[in-house]
Amino acid sequence: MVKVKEIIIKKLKESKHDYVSGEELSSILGVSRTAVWKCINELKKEGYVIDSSSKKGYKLCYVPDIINPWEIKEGLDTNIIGKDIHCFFEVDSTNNHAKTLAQDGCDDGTVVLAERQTRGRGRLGRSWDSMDRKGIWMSVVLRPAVGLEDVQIITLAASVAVVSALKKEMDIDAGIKWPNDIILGGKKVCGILTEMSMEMERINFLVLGIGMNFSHEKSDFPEEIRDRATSLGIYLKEKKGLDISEFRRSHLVKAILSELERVYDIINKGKAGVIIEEWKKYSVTLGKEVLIKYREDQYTGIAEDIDQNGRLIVKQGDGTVREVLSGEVSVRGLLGYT
Ligand code: BTX
Repeated sequence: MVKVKEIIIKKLKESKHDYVSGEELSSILGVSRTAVWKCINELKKEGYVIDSSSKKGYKLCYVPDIINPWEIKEGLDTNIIGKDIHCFFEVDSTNNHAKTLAQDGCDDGTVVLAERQTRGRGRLGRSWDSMDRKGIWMSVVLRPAVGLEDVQIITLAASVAVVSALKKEMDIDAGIKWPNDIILGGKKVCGILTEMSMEMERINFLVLGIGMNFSHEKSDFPEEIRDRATSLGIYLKEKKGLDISEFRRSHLVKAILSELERVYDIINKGKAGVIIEEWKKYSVTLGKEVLIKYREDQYTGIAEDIDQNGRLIVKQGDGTVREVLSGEVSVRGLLGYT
């Protein structure tokens, strides 16, 4: 059924302003005209506006902001990332689904997307608010040809890919808070969760989960995160007077997948240094005062640099230099740390 709908939309798009007869569609697809009609009705329910005329056939009038494999694959210029795309209306967590696919041996670069998550996950057991049709809730399975020491670089690379896609697709200048929160106007617009499966000290696969707030209004966020969360829509309206309905989630997904492939290629070629330099360009952490919390340990300092393994280098007031690989990092002036 999915394939039939994909072919119908493709054909209607090719015909632009002309009608395509039910007879032509049924002969292309090798199904009855009733089956075509049923698919057209389903597409209408999904939000496509299709004019039906008993004499002339069908004409596509409007494509909704919908997440489905064919809208994302149309014009996608990648060889690995997004060759296989699975879209759902609802899942518990796209990372969970991607993990199952990975365990079953799916290809490198397989993508899972959902219109809503019932149990979207953040890091360290936290939850991720994943409202119906308001965001991009996506996971990508990676099988990188690198060692364990480069996992952190992949996480950093993912945030570089997201920020450069935002710039290319929507002309939005976002920043990265170490290691991989995407910040817009001082608030979190996107979070990235990297999960890993190991076998005999080797990476078996990684699941890169990306949660991007797209068209939320402020009131859409739960009260407890309202002051720290933002969406592309809120930002565009406030800063540029633009309406988010001028943009499509599927276009941004495409741009993110394309940028992911670019950074993935760099990593697989062993050029982590290139990623580090790109990451630094977008950093909203370096040069700032930071508060580090790791288990029982808590200290402040200045975030001076990141090293070749992606560790944050923090210089404390007494001159002690510490390397941070994990833990909670708050940056003064961002997300409620004053
Ligand atoms: P994190 O642990 O850095 O952020 C989680 C924290 O962020 C929460 O405790 C809450 O304070 C806040 N928060 C929750 N939801 C949102 C939101 N929508 N926008 C802004 N702030 C929020 C970051 O974890 C990693 C998130 C990854 C989410 C993706 S979505 C696709 C994939 N599937 C899945 O289950 N997780 C990933």
